[in-house]
Amino acid sequence: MEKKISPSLMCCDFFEMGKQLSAFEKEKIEYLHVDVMDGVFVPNYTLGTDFIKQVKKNCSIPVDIHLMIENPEEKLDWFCFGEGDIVSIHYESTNNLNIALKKIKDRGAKAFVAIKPVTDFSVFSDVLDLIDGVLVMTVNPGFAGQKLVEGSIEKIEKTRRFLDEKNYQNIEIEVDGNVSFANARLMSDAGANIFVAGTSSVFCGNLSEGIATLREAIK
Ligand code: S6P
Ligand code: MG
Repeated sequence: MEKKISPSLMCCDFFEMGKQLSAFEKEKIEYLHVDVMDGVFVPNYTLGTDFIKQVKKNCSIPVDIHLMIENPEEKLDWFCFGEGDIVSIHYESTNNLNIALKKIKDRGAKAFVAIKPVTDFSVFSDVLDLIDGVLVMTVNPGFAGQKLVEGSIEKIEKTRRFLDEKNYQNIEIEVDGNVSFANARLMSDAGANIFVAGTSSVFCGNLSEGIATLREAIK
């Protein structure tokens, strides 16, 4: 499966956002990861609806919206997304997973289910026909700059095997949290194909160099 990079915009230098987005376009970055938090599902606030609108207006790269909010099915209409974009909702955030996923797909976007480190990888077995990908959190959602949760690499491996055995080789695996250059290589070997790049990789020095090093690591 094609390997893709999705830089986490909460890690951007907000005063240099225009330049950083242009650099991502130049480097042919596949997605822009946008973390949305509601202070309830996770203990933090980050980016939101107007921010996404601005990004979509000013940049041609598809967005990869990671919703860390309660009952996302009631709030999807607030967000600007469409064909080619990814929207991830957390398994733990709703009792209406299938309704939320259908709403995303009806708008032409790719529907992903995100799972926290404590959540078993098999929980999405009932919605395999509705999803394009799974987002395996490799840190507890809420903050950038954390350390990889133990057992994450094995969890990615098990998730890939589970999907393949069920004949869903087309379902993508995105990884988010402490995707350092070294961890990215292990994650890629374990079967992940979309890599959220934060403070552990592309935002820890020169952007273009960081992207090149990450591309090499996930080859
Ligand atoms: C965390 C959020 C992530 C972070 C990313 C930062 O709740 O969902 O997308 O932005 O993990 O990357 P790093 O390399 O600082 O862990
Ligand atoms: Mg995220």
